[in-house]
Amino acid sequence: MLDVQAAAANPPVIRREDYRKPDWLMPDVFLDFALDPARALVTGRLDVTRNGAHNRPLRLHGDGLVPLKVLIDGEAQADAWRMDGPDLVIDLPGDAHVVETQVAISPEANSQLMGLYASGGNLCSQCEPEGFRRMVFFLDRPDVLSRYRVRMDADKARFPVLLSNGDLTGSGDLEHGRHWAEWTDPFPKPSYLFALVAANLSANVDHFTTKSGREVKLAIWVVESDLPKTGHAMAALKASMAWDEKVYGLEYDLGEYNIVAVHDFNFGAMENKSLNIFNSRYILADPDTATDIDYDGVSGVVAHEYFHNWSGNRVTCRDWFQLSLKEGFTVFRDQCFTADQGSAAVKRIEDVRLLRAAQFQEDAGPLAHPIRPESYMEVSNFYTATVYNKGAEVVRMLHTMLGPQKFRAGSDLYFARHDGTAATCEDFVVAMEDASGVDLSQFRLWYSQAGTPRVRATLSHEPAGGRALLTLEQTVPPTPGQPEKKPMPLPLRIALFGERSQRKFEEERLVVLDGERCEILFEGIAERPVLSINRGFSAPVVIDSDRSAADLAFLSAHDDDPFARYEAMQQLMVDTLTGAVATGQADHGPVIDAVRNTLTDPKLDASFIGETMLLPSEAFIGDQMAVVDPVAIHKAREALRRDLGQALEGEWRDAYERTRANRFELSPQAKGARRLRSIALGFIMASGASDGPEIALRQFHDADNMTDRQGAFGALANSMAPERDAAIAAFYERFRDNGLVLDKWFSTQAFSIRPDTLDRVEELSQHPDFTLANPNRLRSLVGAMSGNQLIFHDASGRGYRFLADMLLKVDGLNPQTAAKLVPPLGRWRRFDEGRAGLMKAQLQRLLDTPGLSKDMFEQVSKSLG
Ligand code: 0A1
Ligand code: ZN
Repeated sequence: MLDVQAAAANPPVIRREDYRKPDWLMPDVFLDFALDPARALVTGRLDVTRNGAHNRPLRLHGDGLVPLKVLIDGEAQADAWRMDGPDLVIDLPGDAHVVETQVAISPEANSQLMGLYASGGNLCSQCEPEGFRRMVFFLDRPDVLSRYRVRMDADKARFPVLLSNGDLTGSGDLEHGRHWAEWTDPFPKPSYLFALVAANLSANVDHFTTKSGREVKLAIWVVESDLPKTGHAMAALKASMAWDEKVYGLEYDLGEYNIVAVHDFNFGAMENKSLNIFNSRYILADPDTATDIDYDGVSGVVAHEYFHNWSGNRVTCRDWFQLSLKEGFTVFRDQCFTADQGSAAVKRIEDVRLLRAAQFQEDAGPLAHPIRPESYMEVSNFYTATVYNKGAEVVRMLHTMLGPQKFRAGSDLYFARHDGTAATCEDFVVAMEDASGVDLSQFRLWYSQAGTPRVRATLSHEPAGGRALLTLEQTVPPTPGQPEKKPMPLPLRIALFGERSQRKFEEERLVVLDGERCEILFEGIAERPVLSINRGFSAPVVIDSDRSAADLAFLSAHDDDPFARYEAMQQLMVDTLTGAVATGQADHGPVIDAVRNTLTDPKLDASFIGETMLLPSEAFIGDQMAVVDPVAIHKAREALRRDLGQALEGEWRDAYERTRANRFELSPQAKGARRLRSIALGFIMASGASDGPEIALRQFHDADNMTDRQGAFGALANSMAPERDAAIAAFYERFRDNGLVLDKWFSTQAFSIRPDTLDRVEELSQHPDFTLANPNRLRSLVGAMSGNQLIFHDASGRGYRFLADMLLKVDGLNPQTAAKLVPPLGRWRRFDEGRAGLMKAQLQRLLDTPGLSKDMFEQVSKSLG
């Protein structure tokens, strides 16, 4: 049996360079599941063939499995097989055999939510990355593709719905109230894309006709009372199917597409072939319970999983080091889809904000890794912002540098060449290169080098000759294991604006900075130019420039690239805040003027205004500083909020009134108005106006949708006014039976900036509705608290201790989810000695705990560094 403790103390390191093609292939498999929540019997019958000339045995992966039966070509040959740790090793004489094994597993005892598990009384599977081996002995690696026939039987009353991948090829009733179903998937796939569901659920059924005329039945399975909340997901699914046909020429390839929503899920959703399984938070939405952000989450994730049908399933990954091949590309695809459905500018701003919050921090810390990592202990730890979001930026840069036509030619070639196979990142780059004729040798550094490049931009102007000279210099910072870096190709969209004329000189240029330094000459620049650089965030880099507050205010008002306008305002705010923290002095005047300008600009839509008014987060401000001082940052930011609130009180009240809606709509305009309204409310509260809490409580009670309610609830949760307690009680009473909304109740309180937040968080961890077993609930309290800079970094170290206490408890239940919560402790190098010592002490405490999972061991040991 697997010795968990010994394995965890020294988990082996898996290296990309050690990849070897599989010794055995498995073209056809038959699986039989005799289902029961307490004890399911799983039989696998595998047609295996030797791959190449060798005499190595067949090694089937297992994880905690005990073989009840092993048959080779129908016979028990006890001396032909043995257990080697968790794996089953079989000596096979010939080149083709049929191997049959049987094991018993207990879905209801599976708290890791990997493999076959129970959620809300239903049974479902999660196999990516290595969950399949918790159900049956198998070649559980993504480069072994098989055709699956799957039979299952279960109690009919308890589990009326039986689903797997592909098409239903048989079903019927059995004795003792049981029934069976058989599913056959004609597309060869790796084990991580397998799925099985046995459930008591109802479906929202719809149809889609593909461009070549294929009729597809679409079904979203949820508990019956949730059916009214599935409309948005269904609309998103149909829109995604049409978009992939139009933009990539890619069609759906089966007669059915099923989506099942479950409440207990480690990640967002899973793209299993024709049977997606979703965290219910990315399916269920109605105005009363979902915010606009939740609605966007639903459509984005539905699209993401759908797009995987080609970028991930039809062409899959050779090994887990290639994860960004499917994830980076698919995130890029879902980002473009969302941009096309609504406001492209707002979508870009939101994506960049997320990249900076999650990925830039990762790239700057002890867990930094390239989008194609070189090694891992536990691959689950590499479902990161780097692999996903930086991976998407890398694909986006290819799109920018090649242009849409050549990029499309590259993706066509990639899908045509690699359909039905397991590919590598290199294959993707080669396809782009071959189709475009563009040499991408240096571009490959984006796959191998970690760290966020920095670009110093200096602009000089020579009025007499009408010339401007832009000097660009890049550096790529050292990261763990990569002390020296080569310069990367950075596509930078650049424009110059005349300060006096307020006009753009010539057309925007795309400059690819591919060395350490370059100079760009602009001619015909008669007046003082202002630099607009990295427009649209064309490269995922940090720009250092010496643009003055006046230049940034100018760009925030006059740049014709909406992202650049947003960026200029952010930079102005960041400069003001970091200056205030460093000197203790603040001049808020330029920010106030710039905000007034934007807020009252009749040409701008509300959603863009709302994005621009958001102050940079405390974490982001901290990222700009040598040593993070969370208290000083908080004070500086709150002072700016207060001054903005007071100086523009009339404008905020006006915006608040102007955005009042008569009835709920989901149009971009209506969403923008709601967004601006809650932001305005926040500033009215921050101004200290005596009627602030009252306005918020009124909005909270009168709201006919969750966005407005949550906006008011968030504002009240930060306040010391008695209205806060009333809102907390009312919210709980109304939504105590809705798990997804209750998550908001927990997280909003854990995000509060009130000084008693840690007490409240500790109290909430004892609340009867709090549970460590449900990942959403865990993240809503523990994840939220550790993202609350002021509270988590309380100088006493209480926040750190609370997180470590929770991690120790969760690790025994669900190591994958526990390990994801470690990174905030790993940021200790960025803090003062006192805090750093307290953070390290908690990491050390975790590391010293006997029986730590390998998931946690990897994250904690690397974080201690
Ligand atoms: N491939 C999925 C993400 C995912 C990864 C691992 C999981 O295991 C619990 C679940 C989902 C996606 O990109 O959506
Ligand atoms: Zn994905």
